[in-house]
Amino acid sequence: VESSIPEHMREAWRKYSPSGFTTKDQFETEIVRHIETTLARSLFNCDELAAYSGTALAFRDRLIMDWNKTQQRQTFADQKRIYYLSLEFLMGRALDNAMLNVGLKNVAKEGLADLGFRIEDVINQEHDAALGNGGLGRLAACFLDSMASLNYPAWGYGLRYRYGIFKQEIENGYQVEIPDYWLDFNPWEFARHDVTVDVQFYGWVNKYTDDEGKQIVSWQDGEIVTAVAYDVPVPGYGTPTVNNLRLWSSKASSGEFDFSKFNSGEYESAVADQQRAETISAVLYPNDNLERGKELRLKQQYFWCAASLFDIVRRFKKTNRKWSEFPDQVAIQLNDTHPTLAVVELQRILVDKEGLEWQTAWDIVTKTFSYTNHTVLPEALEKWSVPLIQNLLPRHLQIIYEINLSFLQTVERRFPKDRELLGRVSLIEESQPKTVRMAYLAIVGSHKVNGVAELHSDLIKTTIFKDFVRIYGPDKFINVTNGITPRRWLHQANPRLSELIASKLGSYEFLKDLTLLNKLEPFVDDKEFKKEWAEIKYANKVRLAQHILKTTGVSVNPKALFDVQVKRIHEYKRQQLNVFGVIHRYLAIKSLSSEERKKLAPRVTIFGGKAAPGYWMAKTIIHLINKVGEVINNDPDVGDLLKVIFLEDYNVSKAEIIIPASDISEHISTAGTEASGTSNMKFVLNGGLIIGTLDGANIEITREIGEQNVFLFGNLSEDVEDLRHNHFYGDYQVDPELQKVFDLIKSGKFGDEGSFGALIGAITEHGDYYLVSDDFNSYTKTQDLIDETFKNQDEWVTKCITSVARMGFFTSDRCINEYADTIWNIEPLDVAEEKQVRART
Ligand code: KOT
Repeated sequence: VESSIPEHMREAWRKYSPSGFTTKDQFETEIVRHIETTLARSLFNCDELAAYSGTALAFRDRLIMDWNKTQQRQTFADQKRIYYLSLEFLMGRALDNAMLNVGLKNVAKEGLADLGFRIEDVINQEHDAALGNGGLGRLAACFLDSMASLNYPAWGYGLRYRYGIFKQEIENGYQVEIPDYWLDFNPWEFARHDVTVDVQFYGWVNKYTDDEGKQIVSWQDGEIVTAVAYDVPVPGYGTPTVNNLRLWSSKASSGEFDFSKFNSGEYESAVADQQRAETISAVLYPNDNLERGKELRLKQQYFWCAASLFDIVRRFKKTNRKWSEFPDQVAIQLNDTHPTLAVVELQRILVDKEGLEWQTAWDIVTKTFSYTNHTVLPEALEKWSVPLIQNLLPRHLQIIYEINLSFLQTVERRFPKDRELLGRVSLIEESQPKTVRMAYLAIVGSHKVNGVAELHSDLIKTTIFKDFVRIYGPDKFINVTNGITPRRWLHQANPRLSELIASKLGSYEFLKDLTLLNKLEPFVDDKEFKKEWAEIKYANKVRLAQHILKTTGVSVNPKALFDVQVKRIHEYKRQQLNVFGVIHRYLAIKSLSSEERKKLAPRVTIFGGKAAPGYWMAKTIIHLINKVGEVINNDPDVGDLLKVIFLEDYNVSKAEIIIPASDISEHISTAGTEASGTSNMKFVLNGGLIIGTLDGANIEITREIGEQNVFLFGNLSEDVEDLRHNHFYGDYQVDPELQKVFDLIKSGKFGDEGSFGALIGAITEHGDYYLVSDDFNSYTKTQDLIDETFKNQDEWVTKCITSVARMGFFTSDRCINEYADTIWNIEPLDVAEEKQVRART
């Protein structure tokens, strides 16, 4: 308050407060000013990167003003806020998004043209913010977009990794990982050197009784690392709301950086201390759906949770409310179990620091938190070793034990005769060493637990969390089916399609209410509309073909069917099924006469995705795809009938090129393994069809758009267990057509590095856990059906348009409104007044 400008002087301030550009001339003034002053460049020294930087700085100025106002408005409104805790935010590029959200992309386009630049080239200069692995991190980014667009008072909290997900290069068919240092020039972040939190590690716990007979617990000594806040503005679409994403960066605390050491000449050890502190936020763990239990990962988790909780509590305390009102002001969403220590940290703050009774504090904690589960894969469920926690966070381990004790006592009272139940649901697994089951801790510490698609939410209730449904009753467990933001994934990635839709619907209102897309359905018989629709898809395919030629040297026919599978490489996602299907197709082509070949539908099969650096089987799949591509793409018998492409370094900005160009995309995980999938939604929204299993959100997509518009295949989730079991009994044999594929691979046709043996062995020798052989026949038959259907372009386009018209449900706006209503109990902030002010100026 002391730092406010005095009341009677604010007039002068307001007079000079910048109002931001709206016209082309004003934009040009801003960009030139930034290039000449902020960047110290000139007319004679302005390349595309400088043009990008200048444009970004001009738009940033605009965002900052709305951002400041949003924060003031939220503070003034004094409503409940939602805090979204995620270790991953896969934001991608910010400039294009900012231009579209502010509604000034055309102004920028013309202004840049005046200065001799093409806006696409300028946009392409930006480095992706790649602070995530895949679906989980991108979901968090879509949620931020929706929360801002819907005017929810929301904050994201994460880590400011110095290195995002690695950049992938392919060398001789193998994946090579290159570090992704992305912070050289990042105009979208603001270092808040005044917003810091000291975070403690290691040390010991001192328990004693004070003079008044009160139990005091104090966590002493250990190491201190300082968290520094970096804020990133998150603009909403068509609204003045700009929310905040706060990312923490670690540095040695000023107490820690030992000046006496430094002075006495021990430079090296002083610098080593500093580096150790900075290591915490140095790098994103590159594993998707896998947890490896490393100490540094646990340090990251606690560092981020402790800093975020301190910040949230600090903000609450400024309102001078009673602690009992904390859950009326604060909702905290746990994006998977990665932030579960936040539950323990809040309990510690309330009990040890603020002196609340255990049970009073615990009621506040459970009313505040809720937890989203994103996976049922056993290898992805976090279990932290007890000795590791004991050493790093001794007080937290005590609290976990205390939470467990009181939880198990409640369970025992409710189910007195069920001793085994206690062992099964204990937060501590009695293994060697003992481990803490983080998902169980997250459930116990939350008032709501949700899965991310209907099947997935049912599965967690009947399998991994079954006992907890008995204990808490079914209402604690709910479903919120995932969604995607139509701003980035339609309007930004596919501007021509967005424009065509707007021309039919009369406005761009569908970008704020995606259910309006259903008004497209009457146009499925409109010849001219269908023609334009097909032209746009074709243009998007030409663009992708150019990208393919430029990056791989392979020329593909844009008239061919583009078949795309882009996602993290994982055995459960079954890229191996796809590549075996490709080889099967290759064998079929080879067996035909040249006359017969003419009747075939030409196809380009496109793969993209990263393998975790330590995931050997996933890397082998990449290698096989590349080797198969080399052979097929150079076989003159095949020509345009089949091309196999592996696109390097799949990321958000490449997705924006690839997704709009797809005819068919593959979402072919073993039933029951993919919690939701979100790219399936992006592809359909862009006028592509999908081939998929009855898994994750594929099921709900099918329900919405109609069975006749989806190519479904494969076994059902309920049959998977029995099928797996059968693989070990009787005279189990792989599918005969698949066997022919294996024979060709084993013949050395695709090179004989020996490594492909393991891929085949997993299926023929080791139980085919992912049911590749069981689903193979159904898969290839469905691919044949796709070929037939694609030959009738008119019917195909009808399916595409109908599907897009029925995709309204899958906007992340619907999803965020469901979270707000059923979990967070928060309301959007009224911005009508602000909008009027903006309209007047
Ligand atoms: C698990 C551990 C570490 C890193 C990531 C994960 C993870 C990612 N768990 N689930 N996911 C994906 O989350 C997406 C968003 O809900 C889902 O669409 C997708 O099916 C999950 O695999």
